[in-house]
Amino acid sequence: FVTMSWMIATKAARGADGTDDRPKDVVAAAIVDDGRVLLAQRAHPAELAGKWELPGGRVESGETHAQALSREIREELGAEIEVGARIGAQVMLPNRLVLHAYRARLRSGTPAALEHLDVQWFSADELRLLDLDDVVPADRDWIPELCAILDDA
Ligand code: 523
Repeated sequence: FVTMSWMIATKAARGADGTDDRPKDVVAAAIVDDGRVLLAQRAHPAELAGKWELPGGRVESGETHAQALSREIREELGAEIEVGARIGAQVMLPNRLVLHAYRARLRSGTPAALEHLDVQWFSADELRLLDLDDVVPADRDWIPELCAILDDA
Protein backbone atom coordinates (compact mmCIF):
# COMPACT_ATOMS: atom_id res chain seq x y z
CA PHE A 1 0.00 0.00 0.00
CA VAL A 2 2.83 2.37 0.90
CA THR A 3 4.52 1.62 -2.41
CA MET A 4 1.26 2.13 -4.28
CA SER A 5 0.67 5.48 -2.54
CA TRP A 6 4.21 6.54 -3.37
CA MET A 7 3.73 5.55 -7.00
CA ILE A 8 0.47 7.49 -7.21
CA ALA A 9 2.01 10.51 -5.47
CA THR A 10 5.04 10.39 -7.75
CA LYS A 11 2.88 10.03 -10.82
CA ALA A 12 0.69 12.94 -9.68
CA ALA A 13 3.79 15.10 -9.32
CA ARG A 14 4.83 14.56 -12.93
CA GLY A 15 3.13 16.16 -15.87
CA ALA A 16 2.31 14.20 -19.01
CA ASP A 17 5.62 15.34 -20.48
CA GLY A 18 7.53 14.17 -17.38
CA THR A 19 8.10 17.66 -16.01
CA ASP A 20 7.77 18.25 -12.27
CA ASP A 21 4.54 20.11 -11.54
CA ARG A 22 4.69 20.10 -7.74
CA PRO A 23 4.27 23.53 -6.08
CA LYS A 24 7.48 25.55 -5.80
CA ASP A 25 8.17 27.98 -2.99
CA VAL A 26 9.15 31.62 -3.47
CA VAL A 27 10.36 33.58 -0.43
CA ALA A 28 10.35 37.33 0.17
CA ALA A 29 11.99 39.45 2.89
CA ALA A 30 10.47 42.31 4.88
CA ILE A 31 13.80 43.87 5.90
CA VAL A 32 13.04 46.31 8.71
CA ASP A 33 15.55 48.90 9.87
CA ASP A 34 15.08 52.11 11.85
CA GLY A 35 11.26 51.95 11.59
CA ARG A 36 11.19 51.48 7.84
CA VAL A 37 10.83 48.49 5.49
CA LEU A 38 12.79 47.99 2.28
CA LEU A 39 10.85 47.60 -0.95
CA ALA A 40 12.45 46.87 -4.31
CA GLN A 41 11.10 47.91 -7.70
CA ARG A 42 10.94 45.01 -10.15
CA ALA A 43 12.72 45.24 -13.49
CA HIS A 44 10.96 42.24 -15.07
CA PRO A 45 8.74 40.69 -16.39
CA ALA A 46 7.00 43.49 -18.31
CA GLU A 47 3.70 43.18 -16.41
CA LEU A 48 5.47 43.59 -13.03
CA ALA A 49 8.19 46.05 -14.12
CA GLY A 50 8.13 49.27 -12.09
CA LYS A 51 6.05 47.72 -9.28
CA TRP A 52 7.32 47.47 -5.69
CA GLU A 53 7.83 44.11 -3.97
CA LEU A 54 9.39 42.54 -0.94
CA PRO A 55 12.64 41.31 -2.49
CA GLY A 56 13.32 37.57 -2.75
CA GLY A 57 13.08 34.69 -5.18
CA ARG A 58 12.65 30.98 -5.73
CA VAL A 59 13.77 28.38 -3.20
CA GLU A 60 16.19 25.96 -4.86
CA SER A 61 16.13 22.25 -4.06
CA GLY A 62 17.83 21.40 -0.79
CA GLU A 63 17.56 24.94 0.58
CA THR A 64 15.59 26.01 3.64
CA HIS A 65 13.48 29.15 3.23
CA ALA A 66 15.98 31.09 5.35
CA GLN A 67 18.93 29.91 3.26
CA ALA A 68 17.16 30.78 0.00
CA LEU A 69 16.18 34.21 1.28
CA SER A 70 19.69 35.02 2.49
CA ARG A 71 21.09 33.94 -0.89
CA GLU A 72 18.56 35.94 -2.90
CA ILE A 73 19.16 39.11 -0.84
CA ARG A 74 22.93 38.68 -1.22
CA GLU A 75 22.55 38.22 -5.02
CA GLU A 76 19.94 40.92 -5.61
CA LEU A 77 20.85 43.57 -3.04
CA GLY A 78 24.44 42.81 -1.99
CA ALA A 79 23.51 42.68 1.70
CA GLU A 80 23.54 40.05 4.46
CA ILE A 81 20.36 39.49 6.46
CA GLU A 82 19.15 37.55 9.47
CA VAL A 83 15.80 35.93 8.67
CA GLY A 84 13.12 36.14 11.38
CA ALA A 85 9.47 35.18 11.80
CA ARG A 86 7.06 34.54 9.00
CA ILE A 87 4.63 37.36 8.21
CA GLY A 88 1.23 37.32 6.57
CA ALA A 89 -0.44 34.46 4.83
CA GLN A 90 1.16 32.54 2.00
CA VAL A 91 0.00 33.67 -1.44
CA MET A 92 -0.72 31.33 -4.34
CA LEU A 93 0.87 32.54 -7.57
CA PRO A 94 0.26 31.34 -11.12
CA ASN A 95 2.49 28.48 -12.37
CA ARG A 96 2.15 26.54 -9.08
CA LEU A 97 4.34 28.96 -7.15
CA VAL A 98 3.62 29.66 -3.47
CA LEU A 99 4.93 32.91 -2.01
CA HIS A 100 6.00 33.19 1.64
CA ALA A 101 7.23 36.32 3.47
CA TYR A 102 9.54 36.63 6.46
CA ARG A 103 10.72 39.44 8.65
CA ALA A 104 14.44 40.16 8.37
CA ARG A 105 17.14 42.42 9.79
CA LEU A 106 20.26 43.71 8.10
CA ARG A 107 23.49 42.15 9.31
CA SER A 108 25.88 43.93 6.97
CA GLY A 109 26.01 45.83 3.73
CA THR A 110 23.83 48.54 2.27
CA PRO A 111 21.03 47.19 0.04
CA ALA A 112 21.51 48.28 -3.57
CA ALA A 113 19.40 47.70 -6.69
CA LEU A 114 21.75 45.17 -8.36
CA GLU A 115 18.86 43.46 -10.20
CA HIS A 116 15.94 45.82 -9.47
CA LEU A 117 15.17 49.26 -10.93
CA ASP A 118 15.41 50.84 -7.47
CA VAL A 119 15.27 50.10 -3.76
CA GLN A 120 13.65 52.41 -1.22
CA TRP A 121 12.98 52.45 2.54
CA PHE A 122 9.32 53.10 3.41
CA SER A 123 7.90 54.27 6.75
CA ALA A 124 4.40 53.10 7.77
CA ASP A 125 2.97 56.45 6.63
CA GLU A 126 4.72 56.16 3.26
CA LEU A 127 3.40 52.59 2.86
CA ARG A 128 -0.15 53.80 3.55
CA LEU A 129 0.23 56.44 0.81
CA LEU A 130 1.56 53.94 -1.74
CA ASP A 131 -0.78 53.41 -4.69
CA LEU A 132 -1.61 49.67 -4.71
CA ASP A 133 -1.35 49.74 -8.52
CA ASP A 134 2.36 50.38 -7.94
CA VAL A 135 2.71 47.22 -5.80
CA VAL A 136 3.20 43.69 -7.18
CA PRO A 137 -0.30 42.10 -6.87
CA ALA A 138 0.78 39.17 -4.69
CA ASP A 139 2.41 41.53 -2.17
CA ARG A 140 -0.56 43.90 -1.74
CA ASP A 141 -2.29 42.00 1.09
CA TRP A 142 0.85 42.23 3.24
CA ILE A 143 0.80 46.06 3.39
CA PRO A 144 -1.49 46.36 6.49
CA GLU A 145 0.64 43.88 8.47
CA LEU A 146 3.83 45.66 7.37
CA CYS A 147 2.36 48.95 8.61
CA ALA A 148 1.52 47.29 11.95
CA ILE A 149 5.07 45.91 12.26
CA LEU A 150 6.51 49.37 11.58
CA ASP A 151 4.10 51.03 14.00
CA ASP A 152 5.40 48.64 16.71
CA ALA A 153 9.06 49.07 15.72
N1 523 B 1 7.05 37.21 -6.74
C1 523 B 1 6.03 38.02 -6.22
N2 523 B 1 6.33 38.81 -5.15
C2 523 B 1 7.58 38.81 -4.56
C3 523 B 1 8.60 37.97 -5.11
C4 523 B 1 9.97 37.94 -4.51
C5 523 B 1 8.28 37.18 -6.20
O1 523 B 1 4.89 38.04 -6.72
N3 523 B 1 7.77 39.60 -3.49
C6 523 B 1 6.76 36.35 -7.91
C7 523 B 1 7.25 36.93 -9.19
C8 523 B 1 7.57 35.70 -10.00
C9 523 B 1 7.94 34.63 -9.01
O2 523 B 1 7.41 35.09 -7.76
O3 523 B 1 6.37 35.27 -10.65
C10 523 B 1 9.43 34.39 -8.90
O4 523 B 1 10.01 35.54 -8.39
P1 523 B 1 11.42 36.10 -8.92
O5 523 B 1 11.37 36.31 -10.39
O6 523 B 1 11.76 37.27 -8.07
O7 523 B 1 12.33 34.90 -8.51
P2 523 B 1 13.69 34.40 -9.12
O8 523 B 1 14.58 35.58 -9.30
O9 523 B 1 14.18 33.27 -8.27
O10 523 B 1 13.13 33.79 -10.45
P3 523 B 1 13.47 33.95 -11.95
O11 523 B 1 13.71 35.42 -12.21
O12 523 B 1 12.21 33.45 -12.61
O13 523 B 1 14.65 33.07 -12.15
